[in-house]
Amino acid sequence: MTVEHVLTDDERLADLSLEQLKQLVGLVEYDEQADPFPVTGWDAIVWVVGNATQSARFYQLAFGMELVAYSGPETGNRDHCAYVLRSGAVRFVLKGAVDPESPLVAHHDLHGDGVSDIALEVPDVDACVAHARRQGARILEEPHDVADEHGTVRMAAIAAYGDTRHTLVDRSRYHGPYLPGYVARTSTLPQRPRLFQALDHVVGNVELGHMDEWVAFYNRVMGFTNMAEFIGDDIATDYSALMSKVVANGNHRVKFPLNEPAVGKRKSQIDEFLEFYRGPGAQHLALATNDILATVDALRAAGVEFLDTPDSYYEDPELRARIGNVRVPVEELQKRKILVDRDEDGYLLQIFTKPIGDRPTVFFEFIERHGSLGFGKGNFKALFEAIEREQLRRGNL
Ligand code: TYF
Ligand code: FE
Repeated sequence: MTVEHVLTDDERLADLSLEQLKQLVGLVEYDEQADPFPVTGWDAIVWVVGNATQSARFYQLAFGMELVAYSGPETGNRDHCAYVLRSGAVRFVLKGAVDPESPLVAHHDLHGDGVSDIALEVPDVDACVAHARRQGARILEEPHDVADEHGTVRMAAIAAYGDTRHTLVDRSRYHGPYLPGYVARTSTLPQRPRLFQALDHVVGNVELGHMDEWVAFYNRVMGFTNMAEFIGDDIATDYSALMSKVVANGNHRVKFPLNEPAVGKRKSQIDEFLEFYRGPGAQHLALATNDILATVDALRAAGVEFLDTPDSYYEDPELRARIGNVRVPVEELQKRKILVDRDEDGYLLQIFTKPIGDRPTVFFEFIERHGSLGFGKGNFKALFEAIEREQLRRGNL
């Protein structure tokens, strides 16, 4: 039996349709009844940052995100400030310590700005945790209710790679702005156009020799299946300096590419991440947009820096032949350094920012899908060369 597709509350709130979601992130139908660990979609990406108040302004002013909720000293939270931001169906929560004794201090001290929690929406928290326990997962928080005047949220948390966790959230009986402890808060800044609508994938970097372990974790514990795209030994040693496999939940809303460094001639970009993040962690978040040209123009105007793509990339006759016609002339992509890839299902446009913080760790990808369900395999060479140029500039190659 195939379960009917339904929009999540966050998607409905963002006025997205199923057709748009299929195009944006490659949503598929699947049998949820046969899934031992059903995941509906993303709940939130929780960041630990050095200064949440200023980061919240960056994501509003540069990324066009909308402030929807807040927790901090004014609301009785003496430990930290937390800002909840939205763009389409995407939710970011930015946390920064106020109390010097806050556990966030140690996290930030070790990792710098980064993703601490990839929270997922699940219909049955208890069933997921029971399955995860049977499969040997480390349970960080047992299922429990948190409640306030807006209702009740059921949640639990399991450990993923490094210090990263997956909080599992069932907010079907909750109508507040985020979670108990948060108050609704809107921005005093002028409203900006929405630059992205959905989260497409989050990539994890793990240590050498551990990629298959984490693929097996997502297979066994969370019922995720492997997607076709991978970077193996063969390509790795030539230029990419990494190996990669992709796992996805049943409906493909949640996709996790997992990278490990490859032993090459030079220091892998993954080694650079692991060194500066002090261990495994979330490397990049891919944000889906339906107009990557406008998105990139707005981001650049706000000072966001992207990886460079040489003109030779666009002038390569092999690339021209392979990609055929896309929705704009190639010159429009070239002007903005947007990459393009085509496979048997369609094409995609993508671009990568430089690392967004002080450390050469987490960065963003913006992606516009037109049928392709891949990750831009045809661009890996150009992309990794661009990353290596940055590594060299930082003295880490
Ligand atoms: O998510 C992906 O697989 C693509 C390609 O360091 C990629 O975006 C892989 C590794 C990496 C940067 C991009
Ligand atoms: Fe990606």
